[in-house]
Amino acid sequence: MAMKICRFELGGAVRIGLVTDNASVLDLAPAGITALASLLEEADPVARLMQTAALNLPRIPQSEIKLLPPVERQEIWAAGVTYQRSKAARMEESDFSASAYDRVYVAERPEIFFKAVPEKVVGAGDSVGIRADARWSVPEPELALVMNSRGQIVGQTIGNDMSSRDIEGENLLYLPQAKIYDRSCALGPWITLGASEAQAREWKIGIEIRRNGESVFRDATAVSQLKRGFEELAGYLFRSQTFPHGAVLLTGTGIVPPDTFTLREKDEILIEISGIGLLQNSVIMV
Ligand code: DO4
Ligand code: MG
Repeated sequence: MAMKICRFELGGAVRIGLVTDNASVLDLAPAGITALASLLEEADPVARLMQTAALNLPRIPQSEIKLLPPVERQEIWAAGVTYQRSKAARMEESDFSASAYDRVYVAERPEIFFKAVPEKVVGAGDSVGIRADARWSVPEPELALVMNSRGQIVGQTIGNDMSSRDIEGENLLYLPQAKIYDRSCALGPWITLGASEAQAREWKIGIEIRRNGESVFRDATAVSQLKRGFEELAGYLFRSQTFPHGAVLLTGTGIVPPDTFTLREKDEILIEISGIGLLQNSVIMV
């Protein structure tokens, strides 16, 4: 059975919540669940949550809380060129680096890059950033795997791997600047626990970008189009590397807006993954 857990702020305190419907969350603090990482380290977090849900916990309307990104001290990493669409778009945007994308798509070792420390991540309802020195900025709607310190995939959330395509396209060595800056990653609105890879591969990923209230871009893909397996990606991330607090791994984008499109300040980005929920963010210049 799948369960959804969130981090939220209430009266200045950070809490962990169980999302039972679209209107409210159960505050898990009275049941002793006060940190995501320690819950995700448990042998069976879903069983623990099912026992906890039977208790008489405070139910708080979502309108009274501020959702926070579902990360504490986890590092955020991202896989790239894992969908055909991403490979094609990147080969077009670059000249001398085109073969790197072509090769990594079929190589045994996937592309995995460092994406963000938690301080650079925003949650649902907050603003993602576009770089002031970029001309061509896009969102990348991605399924994100949530792992504990043992490298076990314990849940999934929605990720937005914000990218500056002109900087990335100019030279592959500029990738960290195209990908890592203030507010360059959004995660949320919460984590779905207890869904198998087979179930998650049934999910659809949709995105809509609104400008002045009008839809200016809309597209969708399916997790089934992801070329790499979840365990394959997580396994590479944890090779020769430890994550004492766990880690989050975005799995790559299967949606790329047309080359004429760039984000602008005040745009609204809505990313929906069917088994998780809706991640909505506005855009500001950073
Ligand atoms: O290699 C560049 C980044 C690829 C990426 O972020 C993606 O495919 O999602
Ligand atoms: Mg990406």
